[in-house]
Amino acid sequence: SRVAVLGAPIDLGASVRGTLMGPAALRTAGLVPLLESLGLDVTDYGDVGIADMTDLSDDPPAKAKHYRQIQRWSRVLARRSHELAHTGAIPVFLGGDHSLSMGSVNGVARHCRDVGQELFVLWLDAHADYNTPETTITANMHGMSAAFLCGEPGLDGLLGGDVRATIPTEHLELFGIRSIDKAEKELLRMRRISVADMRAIDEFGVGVLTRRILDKVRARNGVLHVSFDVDFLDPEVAPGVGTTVPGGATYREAHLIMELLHDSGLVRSVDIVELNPFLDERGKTARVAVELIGSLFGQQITDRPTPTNAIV
Ligand code: DIR
Ligand code: MN
Ligand code: MN
Ligand code: MN
Repeated sequence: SRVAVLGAPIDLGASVRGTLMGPAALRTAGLVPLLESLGLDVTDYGDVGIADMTDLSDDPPAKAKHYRQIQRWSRVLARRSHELAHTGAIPVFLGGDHSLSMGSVNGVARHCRDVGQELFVLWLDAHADYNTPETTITANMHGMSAAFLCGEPGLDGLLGGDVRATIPTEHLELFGIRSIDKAEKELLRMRRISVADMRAIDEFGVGVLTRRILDKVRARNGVLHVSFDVDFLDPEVAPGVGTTVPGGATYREAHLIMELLHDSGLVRSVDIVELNPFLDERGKTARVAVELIGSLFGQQITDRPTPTNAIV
């Protein structure tokens, strides 16, 4: 199959600068040759730039830092993402902070709407990213992307009404979570969002919880977008992020998730976000992220000719 790589060097959605170097670090760590070695037809479209836009006349929300710049990124990304999804390739978006998903996932969601397919989003993250300009403490927009995608109010002018394709709250799967703000937690509960927090992972293991999500997607004939925030991983494994939270996924837990996702054949698009090469230890985190993307696209320890979806 075909893979379309697109870099989004954006860092204004986060509190710490430096994720704009993420796409370069992921490429330096060998992302494209690895995908090619797995037999995929890869096109690297380079990095997105922000075009000049004249139609941005909405009032910026009071609590959303760098709203205007992120709005420009979101609009460009939503359009590029929709185009790429439309070609039938699997778009892989290289971040950049997590605010880029407001654009990338919207483009994919719009394409799924076009073709009548149900899109589910697996959000691998230490954080829930379910704040709104109303609930946020930091005003950082990377903490609002999942909420925006589910149609929560407060950023309604971001993309312009015609192109905003929201996903139903029951199609969002938060996974690996271990840091939620108070008002954010309340909102998650009100919306009945599915949250596999680290406690659930400790109790049931990533295998069971991942298969549960895959079964749900399969039962609805749906497809999956994987939004992989590198801070999902434990800081020991992935020190190159601005907002590390202890107690994250281990190296093997993360690989098993990616391996199961690959075997499912359900993944149609991917974000890799929040990698901050400025904080990394000699490319360690970039390499781990690339290895995980390898597993997501079929790299295996031993050859498994028949993916074992059905076996629990
Ligand atoms: C915090 C931290 N919940 C916020 N969020 C994220 O700023 O809204 N950090 N995403 O990476
Ligand atoms: Mn995130
Ligand atoms: Mn389309
Ligand atoms: Mn995070």
